[in-house]
Amino acid sequence: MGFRKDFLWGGAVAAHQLEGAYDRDGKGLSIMDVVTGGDVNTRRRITGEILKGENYPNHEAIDFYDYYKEDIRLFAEMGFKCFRTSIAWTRIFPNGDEEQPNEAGLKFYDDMFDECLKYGIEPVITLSHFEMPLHLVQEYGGWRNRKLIDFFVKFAVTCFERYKDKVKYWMTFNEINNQADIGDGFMLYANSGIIIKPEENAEELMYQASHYELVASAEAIKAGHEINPKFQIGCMIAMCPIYPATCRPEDILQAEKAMQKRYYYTDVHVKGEYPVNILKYWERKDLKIDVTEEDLAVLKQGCVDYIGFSYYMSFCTKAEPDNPEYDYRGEKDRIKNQYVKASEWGWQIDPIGLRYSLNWFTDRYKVPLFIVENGFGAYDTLEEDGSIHDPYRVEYLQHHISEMKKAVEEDGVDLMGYTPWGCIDLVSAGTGEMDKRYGFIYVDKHNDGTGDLSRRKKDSFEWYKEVISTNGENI
Ligand code: BGP
Repeated sequence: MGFRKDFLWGGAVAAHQLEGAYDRDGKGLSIMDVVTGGDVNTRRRITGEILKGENYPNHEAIDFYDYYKEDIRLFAEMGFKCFRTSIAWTRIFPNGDEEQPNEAGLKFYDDMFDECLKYGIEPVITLSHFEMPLHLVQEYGGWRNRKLIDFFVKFAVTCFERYKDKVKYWMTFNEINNQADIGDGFMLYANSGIIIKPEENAEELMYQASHYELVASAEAIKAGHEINPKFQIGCMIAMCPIYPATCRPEDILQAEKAMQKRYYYTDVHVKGEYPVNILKYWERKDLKIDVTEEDLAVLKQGCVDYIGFSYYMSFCTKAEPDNPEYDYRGEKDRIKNQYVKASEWGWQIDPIGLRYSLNWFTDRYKVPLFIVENGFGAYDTLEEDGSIHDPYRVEYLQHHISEMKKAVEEDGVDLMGYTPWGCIDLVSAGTGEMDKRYGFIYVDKHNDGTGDLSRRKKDSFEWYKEVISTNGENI
């Protein structure tokens, strides 16, 4: 009973949110290097270039580039079995379209993976985590362009070949489905490097970019399995189950339709084909998506080994009488769920939703699952004596781990591991803030860029260490 013996306890981060060193050792500019910081009420702003006097939080971030040995030592002290991060595409191919990779960038990850392996920590690697080369956006229009498939596959194959004996667990695109919520377009930029022009059909562009990414993912997976048959290559889905607000049949149907729009990606990744409802939707809406016969064959040949997913919250929706033909566009369709609380950023806290999600994936796909992000963004207070008391974070994680345990023990879910997000404080992807913190390790760095970058253990550090050492028995 309980979690697998080889359960992958660890933590998750992404290169652009913690490495800093944005222009060192030949690194090119990524799309996040030209996005400003924000604050609680403003999202990050895309400037497209580096403007004087602006604050670009990930240029330094928490300088993991220089601190990685110290940080990995702390992860090892917590007992991590794995560490999820991404490879910054722009360290390997600074512009994205070069013939030859950048050796200094490759070497950084070689050294960092060696440091993990020294402690028996398995690297779990995302190839694309909101950080594609800016040049591919300026020169090719980002993922609206089919040429990106070849550039991505070349990057993936370069990484697979170089690290084939160091990295076993991979994921292709982080939260690939987040862009389905077009909203203000920020996720479409983060995932696909696309800034929508007023005259463009955002939905058509989103489906097109997503399709090219799905084909690129499948091609990379196929190549990866040939390079090392032991590779475990997964997708990465942002899972926020969408509940109907009431049992009114219209609301139930609307929630189902919203789920179809947001999670068709999982069907393509796992089954290698589009669900009929999406194909029908394109036809009805007259969306012209470039999908070839070869693409469809590739999708079938590059299915994932597992589903990696993030889980932070659940959503809720209800039918709009004036809009019976439900057109799921994200934020504006979400309503507050009166049965759950929310974080200071309005993220609805719903541990049972995690068990629901684990069941939902298992019932549909029957492949192993890996929770590669989960966590509680909060303001922390550094006390006079240097301690940080974060019972709210422990409470959030306790409740989620407890539901995850029920999913394994009572529902039979095959769960590979759990890597809470931002195991060390880092730059928020959504707001660009430093003070929206997730870590077990506090980093002295603030929204305005001040701080001496020193690291301190929070109370949650010891708690998580105990969770890992008892394989989830003591939570
Ligand atoms: C996910 C992303 C991460 C991460 C996390 C927390 O969507 O994969 O990169 O940052 O959410 O979000 P935020 O940083 O906005 O609090």
